Amino acid sequence: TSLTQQQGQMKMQPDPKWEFPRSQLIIEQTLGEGEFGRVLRAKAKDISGQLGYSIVAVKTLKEDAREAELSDLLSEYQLLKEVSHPNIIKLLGVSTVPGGPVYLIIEFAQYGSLRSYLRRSRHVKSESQLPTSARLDGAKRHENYDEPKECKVTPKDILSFAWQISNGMAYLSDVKLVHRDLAARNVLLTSDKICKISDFGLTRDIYEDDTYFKRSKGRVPVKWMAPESLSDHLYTTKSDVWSFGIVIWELITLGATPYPGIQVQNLFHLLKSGYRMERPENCSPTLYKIMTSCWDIDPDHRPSFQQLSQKWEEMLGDQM
Ligand code: ACK
Repeated sequence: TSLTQQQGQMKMQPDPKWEFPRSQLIIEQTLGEGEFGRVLRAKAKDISGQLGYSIVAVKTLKEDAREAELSDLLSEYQLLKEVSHPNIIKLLGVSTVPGGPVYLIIEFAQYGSLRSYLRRSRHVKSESQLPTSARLDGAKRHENYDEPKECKVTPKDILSFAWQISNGMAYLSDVKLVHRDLAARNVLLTSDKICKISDFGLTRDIYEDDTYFKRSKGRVPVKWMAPESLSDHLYTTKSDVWSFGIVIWELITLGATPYPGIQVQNLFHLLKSGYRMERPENCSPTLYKIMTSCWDIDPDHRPSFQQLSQKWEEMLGDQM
C-alpha cells in the first residue's frame, strides 16, 4: 500500500484550519533530503493570510518512506499546530487529504540550517585577514569573499544564536515538550539572522514525572545525546540541555562534528568515566564553563534553559 492509502486507513480527519490546496503550491526545487524525507522549496499562493505568492518550505516523504516516517511527519504537524514562538519554525499549512503526497508547509529560512551557515562562514575572510589594499574598498573587497559578506559570523552572532535557541527551548520546556533532536542541523536561520528551532518529528509531550521513554527505533543522534538517554532511553528537558551544550560547541567551532575522531560505540563509556570534549581554541573559559555545565552527569545539576537565557543576556550586555 502507498503511504497516502495508509494515511487514509489511519482515518485522520483533515483540519480545515490548516489544510492548504496542493493546486496552490508550485514546487520549485529540492533543498535537501534525508533517508526517507525531503524538503522542497515552493511558492504558495495566498497562504496563511499572505496575499499572492510567498516562498515556503515543504516537508514531505520520499517514495520508499515507511509508516514510521509518516507517523513522525504527522506528529510533527500536530505539534507545530500547538506552538508559537519567534524562535520556533512556523507552520503555514498542510496537505493531508488523500490523492497526493503529505505536505507539511513551513516558513522558509533563507540561510538554511545553522550548521551549514556556520560552515559556509568559514570561507569568509575577515577584514584583518585581507591585504591592506583591499580593506574598506567596497568593490575590491568583494572579490576576496568566497561567500556573501553577510555570512560572516562574529562573536556577538554566536552569543545571539545561543540566546535565541535558549529562548525557543525555554518556551518548549514551559509547554512541557521535549525536543529530543536538538542540534545545529535542526536549527534554521532566516535572512535577519533569526534562529528557528525545527525538526519536531521526534518531539514528545512530557507525561508523568517529566520523563519520556523512547521506543527503540531508527537512527539516533548519539553524539548529541545525554548519557541517560543513551543508557535508559530517558528524555527530559534536561537531556535537551545536554544537547544544547553540544550545540554551543558546534557554534564555537563553526559547525564541526562533535567528538572528532571518536567512534560512537565508545562514547557512552567515555562519558560515564568523566570524559568531555576539551575547550576549543577560540572558546573563552566563561563559555566553556557554560557548555560543560550542560554536560553534568546528573541531569538535575544542569542549568535550565531559563537560566541559560539569562547568562546569554548578561554576556550580550557585556558586548555592548
Ligand atoms: O542546511 P540546509 O541548506 O538547510 O539543508 C537542509 C535541507 O533543507 C534538509 O533539511 C534545508 N531546510 C529545511 N527546512 C528549511 C526551511 N524551512 N527553509 C529553508 N531551508 C530549509 C536545510
